[in-house]
Amino acid sequence: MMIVALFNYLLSFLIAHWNTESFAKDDFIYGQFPSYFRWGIGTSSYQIEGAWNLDGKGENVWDNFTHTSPSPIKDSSTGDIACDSYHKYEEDAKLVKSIGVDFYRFSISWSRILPLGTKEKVNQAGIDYYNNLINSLLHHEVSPVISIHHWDLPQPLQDIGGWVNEDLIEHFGDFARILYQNFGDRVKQWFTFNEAWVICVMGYGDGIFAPGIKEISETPYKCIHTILKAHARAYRIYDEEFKSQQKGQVGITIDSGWLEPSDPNNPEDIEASERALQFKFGMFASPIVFGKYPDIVRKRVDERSKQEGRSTSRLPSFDKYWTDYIKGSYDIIGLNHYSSYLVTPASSDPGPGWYGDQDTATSQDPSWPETGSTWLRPVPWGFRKVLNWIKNTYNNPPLIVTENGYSDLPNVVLNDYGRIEYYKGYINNLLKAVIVDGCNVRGYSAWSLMDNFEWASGYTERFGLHNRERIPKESVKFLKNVFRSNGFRRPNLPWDRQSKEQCDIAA
Ligand code: GBH
Repeated sequence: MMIVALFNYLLSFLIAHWNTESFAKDDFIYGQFPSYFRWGIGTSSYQIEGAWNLDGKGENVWDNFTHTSPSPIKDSSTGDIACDSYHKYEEDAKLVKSIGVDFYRFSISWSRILPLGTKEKVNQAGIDYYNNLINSLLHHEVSPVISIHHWDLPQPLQDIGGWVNEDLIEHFGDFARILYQNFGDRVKQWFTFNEAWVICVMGYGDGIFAPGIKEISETPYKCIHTILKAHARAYRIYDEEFKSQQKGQVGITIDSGWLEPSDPNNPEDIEASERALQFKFGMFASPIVFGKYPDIVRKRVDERSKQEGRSTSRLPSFDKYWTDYIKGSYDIIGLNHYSSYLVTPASSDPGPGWYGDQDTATSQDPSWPETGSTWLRPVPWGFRKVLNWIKNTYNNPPLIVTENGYSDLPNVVLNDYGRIEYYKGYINNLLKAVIVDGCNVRGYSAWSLMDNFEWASGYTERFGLHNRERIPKESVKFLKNVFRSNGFRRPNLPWDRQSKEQCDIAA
């Protein structure tokens, strides 16, 4: 036993160093991803489809939100037309193909399939649309990967309370079942929710995203609680009714930046960073992996609720049934990651709610480069750190990076060199995480196929590899090369050591 373990250890050490020699945190390394690794590109229904009221589609919360006046959207725009992908899905499939990816991650507009949100009325034109899209992708040998829900809840379900109403658990389950029934013969990878944190905190707490509710103290926790149950419901339905036939996987996409201690030698900052990660990623990962909210979240919200004179905690609990039902409800976890933040304990308490309960303050280092989004600064090494934190905290679960991307500075059109720099640094750190650190990452999906409706920012922030006219930006060539090489291939002549500049070109 000992000898085998020792041998394995030496072998893994050798493999790691064979590929990488030794390098500093910001160094570029050569190397390829394992042969099972899969590359993709993503979009979401409301952000690209348009056709908001055509062919029987019902209204959803983003239709409703963008149509309120005064407009809550930065440029007063809407997704009424967006990239018109409802009519241009064949062009989309061709673009996806042209990048040379293995998969396309897109989401399903719930109200296009179920105009009222419930299973009583199925819109055949909606089923047809996604069948056509899936078949075009398969024609180009691209696998469809589906997000079941990316924020566009049918308005009739919002009218009964949205994600604070536990009836939505069954409605979501019904919706998921209809998708498995109609598309599951060809779709093998499902993600139930995209970034439920955004729905619940920004939609039901800050109110800057649909449905625009500003109730920070308790409502986001209720929303998270319902969504976790709905996620598990959709997971179990697949597991019990479809998996043995369709042989696919179901997961959930969770978003998190890397939350670095402001002063990495200060124990208070280290603790604050861990708290912030637990309140963000742990809020979703801990229930599905361990069957409960993170201990630190439980403790803090319970204590503060008591201090506020409440008889029950603002953070709900799962009973025995739901604990067992949620625990283990994933085949794979999706991670959306864009940037990093510096964390320190808060200097003042903003009061009850997701922000105040964690006692943290976040900021970004002004020396990190700017992008077209105030919240996004490239910090490539942070990607490797968050991947390692997930590995260590959840026993190295199978992971897919479902989103990672960069928004252009305002003056940039097609010469998006900042994006190339971003992807080079981030994918290189992903490579380190996989081949040096042993993080169990199975695939990576860039965000996004094209510039699209960027939620409350309208069309003012652009994450696309193509613009909205579907013209490729420079970064397409770069990513295509990385995807085709399955990483960063060492230049042909092994004795020809490369300078930094040559690395840039080779990559
Ligand atoms: C993802 O969210 C989404 O899944 C995707 O739809 C979106 O297009 C993409 O990111 C790019 O943004 O304006 O300061 O209030 C990423 C997480 C959460 C990051 C909301 C931006 C707004 C910060 N996003 N956040 S702020």
